[in-house]
Amino acid sequence: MQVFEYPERSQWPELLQRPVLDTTALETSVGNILAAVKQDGDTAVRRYAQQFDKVQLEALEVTPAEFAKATASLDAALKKAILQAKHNIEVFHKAQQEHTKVIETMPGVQCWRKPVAIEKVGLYIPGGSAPLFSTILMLGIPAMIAGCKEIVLCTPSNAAGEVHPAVLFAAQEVGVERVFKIGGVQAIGAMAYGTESVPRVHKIFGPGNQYVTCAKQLVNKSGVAIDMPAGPSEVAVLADETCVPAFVAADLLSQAEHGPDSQVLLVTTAPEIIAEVQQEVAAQLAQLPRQDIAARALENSRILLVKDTAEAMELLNAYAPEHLIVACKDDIAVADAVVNAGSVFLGNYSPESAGDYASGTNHTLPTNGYATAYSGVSLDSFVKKITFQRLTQEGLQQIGATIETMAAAEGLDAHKNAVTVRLKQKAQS
Ligand code: HSO
Ligand code: ZN
Repeated sequence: MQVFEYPERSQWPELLQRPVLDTTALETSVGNILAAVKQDGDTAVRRYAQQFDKVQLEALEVTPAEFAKATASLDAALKKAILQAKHNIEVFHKAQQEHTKVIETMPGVQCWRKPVAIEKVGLYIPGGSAPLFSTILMLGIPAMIAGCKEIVLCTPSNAAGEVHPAVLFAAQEVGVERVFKIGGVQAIGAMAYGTESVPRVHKIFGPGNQYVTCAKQLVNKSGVAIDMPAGPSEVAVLADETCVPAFVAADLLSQAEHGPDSQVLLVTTAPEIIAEVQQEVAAQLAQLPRQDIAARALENSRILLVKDTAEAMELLNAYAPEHLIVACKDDIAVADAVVNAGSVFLGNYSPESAGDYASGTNHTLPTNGYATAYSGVSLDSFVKKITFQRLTQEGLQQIGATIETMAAAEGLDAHKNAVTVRLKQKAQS
């Protein structure tokens, strides 16, 4: 990781740049696959599974027997861990439930907002080098709590047509019954348009490679909602002289191992920790099975030495990291200064891995600077808030003149009349 000591403010934008993710070059090929799935449904899905994943799929949907086999084959300690994580994620997301409050803005004018679940949602779980079954908990649990009626999950199978047992166990425990062995762009197309086997959904969630991200953006243009613009994972660590360099190094590597395009940033006020963190990074990296991936991510990564915590927070708010770890003595006070971040981890004993897996918070978070304006996935992501109102005759009398005056001023007489006809009726009766 390259070190920058006391950079000038004018250098910040360049130092805080992310690896560029430009999906426009992919749009034609991704668009063609989506169009084929829209037109030929399951036939196209099977064709692409053969072409890209080298798998000849018979039934696309996972059967009850396959779920049972997965449960039987999965290690007991892993099952227990998944259930513990599920419990915590459930507790945290259930506490996000809102109760409808009826508000009387004027006598006889009542307004309220009711959360109503999105009826049909689709979850995408990538396969590849590390099947992220933890993401099923992060998406499936809030979907169930919200009360989504139809929850569909797509994930690629291996060449033998099998889905990873931990994926099936997590889906089953969360209550996601419809799992399809479909990966990549064709999965996004199947959920967006529907096929003979896969139901069409209203919103698609989940991470994916640049092809999947591009497919989500394209179907979003044609009216299917998506969770958020997704980019490579990132973490920023703010550390002072009270940090433990071995912990800081471990946290940086935990995000670096996600992918070669991941980015990690260390911002510190303590020059004396830099060499130690670097030694720890080198030593721990050498032990990692995914060291090639992590080493490439470290090439995009930086260490920034700044003069004090206030400057560090200004810089970090400008970066708007997906994850921010605060390894400082006044971590709680520093937390007050956070304006832009997806999820924040405070103190020396809150590794990002806690939030990635099991503490209860969601790990689907805004990347690529979107934390300036977006929140991570939560119960709200699976819910629409519908407003209702009921005015009594007296209520309309109270507010009527206000509406009539405003409508007239906008030149919208039909709007005005909708009030006037009602007020006149009162006058006659
Ligand atoms: N850090 C990832 C989530 C994850 N980590 C899943 C491990 N498994 C999201 O940024
Ligand atoms: Zn992670």
